[in-house]
Amino acid sequence: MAGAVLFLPTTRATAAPEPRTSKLRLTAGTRTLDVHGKPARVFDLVGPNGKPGITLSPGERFDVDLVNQAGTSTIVHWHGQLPPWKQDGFPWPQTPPIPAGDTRSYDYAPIAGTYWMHSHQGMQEQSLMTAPLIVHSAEDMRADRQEVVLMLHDFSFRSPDELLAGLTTSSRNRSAMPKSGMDKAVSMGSGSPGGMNMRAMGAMDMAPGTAMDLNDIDYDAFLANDRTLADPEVIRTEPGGRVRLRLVNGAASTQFWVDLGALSGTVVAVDGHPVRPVRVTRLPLAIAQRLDVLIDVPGNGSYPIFAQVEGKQARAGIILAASGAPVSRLGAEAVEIAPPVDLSLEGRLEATTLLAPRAPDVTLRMILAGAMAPYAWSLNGEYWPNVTPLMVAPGQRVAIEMVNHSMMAHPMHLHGHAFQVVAINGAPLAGAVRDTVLIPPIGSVTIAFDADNPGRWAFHCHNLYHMITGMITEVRYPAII
Ligand SMILES: [Cu+2]
Repeated sequence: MAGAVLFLPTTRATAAPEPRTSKLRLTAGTRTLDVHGKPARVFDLVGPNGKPGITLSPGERFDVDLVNQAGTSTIVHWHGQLPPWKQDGFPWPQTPPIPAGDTRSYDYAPIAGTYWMHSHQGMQEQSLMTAPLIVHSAEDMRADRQEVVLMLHDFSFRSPDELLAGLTTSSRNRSAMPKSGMDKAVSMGSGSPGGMNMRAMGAMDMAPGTAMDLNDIDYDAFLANDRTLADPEVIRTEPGGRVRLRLVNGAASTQFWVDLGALSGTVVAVDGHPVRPVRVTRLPLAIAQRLDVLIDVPGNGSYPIFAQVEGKQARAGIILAASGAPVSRLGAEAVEIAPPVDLSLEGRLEATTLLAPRAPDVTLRMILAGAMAPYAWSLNGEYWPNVTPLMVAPGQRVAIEMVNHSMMAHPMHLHGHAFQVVAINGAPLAGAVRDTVLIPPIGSVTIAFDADNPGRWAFHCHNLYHMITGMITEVRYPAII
């Protein structure tokens, strides 16, 4: 297959270390979650060990039976993984959702890193049908670091249908009803959204007509590993305090700033793919993105790790604490409102395994557009499912320039491929290899990938309410369809 195995050959699984006699069982079901002392019925995805999601050993295949006990049809997407397209978990006509009570089997060679899984059926993702998908590499095992997974969610007691109806039926009146904080009135830099950083944001003047939209939904809670800061998860660190923090933004419509507080860390991978180490204390995490951060926790103390919602004081978090260290209560709100999540980190990232040097065979341009009133979002002026597929040919190097004409940031995700970020606002860079990239308002990002996984692939904004109102298209390889 032309162009195959260009990405990360060192971490691509090649052989199972031990033959497994039975497939791993993953069950889509329901559970009752306690939020602010009130019960909430949500979905879950429980793996063979009774815990959320699946963790694979180095070289192990993703050999899974997905059992649907959710009481409704569902289909689960293995976000960022590169399976054959019919195993990707998107509801194409050829791969319809799994009826309630049925089982579907999957078997492919996964790529190592921090991934996640979520329903791609309707708006089940908002009701927490999400879970981590962690694939260990041999290097992970040698490093022998304590693994901590931190998965973020936004939560509402209202149903996703009610939340969507609130957006689509009242959006014409929204300008007369400003929300709190910076939600509806964030000033933007005039020249380079991609170059914004937190200090610059605070110093910006409000320019008329450049108000940026954040946080379409007013959520009831933000969760870190299913818990609010009223009762956060406390993870006891092992002696030596060497931690690999695997952050997953599993929220449907919320972007976060991760704040390591008194700790500092080193980003070593984004969306599962290694990058040259970058030292950080506060870092942006767009919807659906992941970050791997190495942290050496000093002494015998306890250290909160916060995830603060952009444009708000609200936050979620966990606590890393040495054995026996006292843990103090944490406020559910930060002192200051967080600025919009931006590309300040993206511009500093460089993949350790770059795309092979090669000029694009085809460059596609995609216009991201839409507004809060009326509430609808489009790609190249089209609304899913009435879209024209982006046709590519097997073996091509494909570049896609995504230009955002709207006042909202869009975390764009391409299924079935890892792409490299090769330009921000027209400025070339040898950026990260990843699967989800944020396109800030009035900004542009160019990605490049090799067409080495033929089939039908969804390409969409990962803000659930943007996607559900139209912001999704298809990348298709015509040769095999
Ligand atoms: Cu969007």
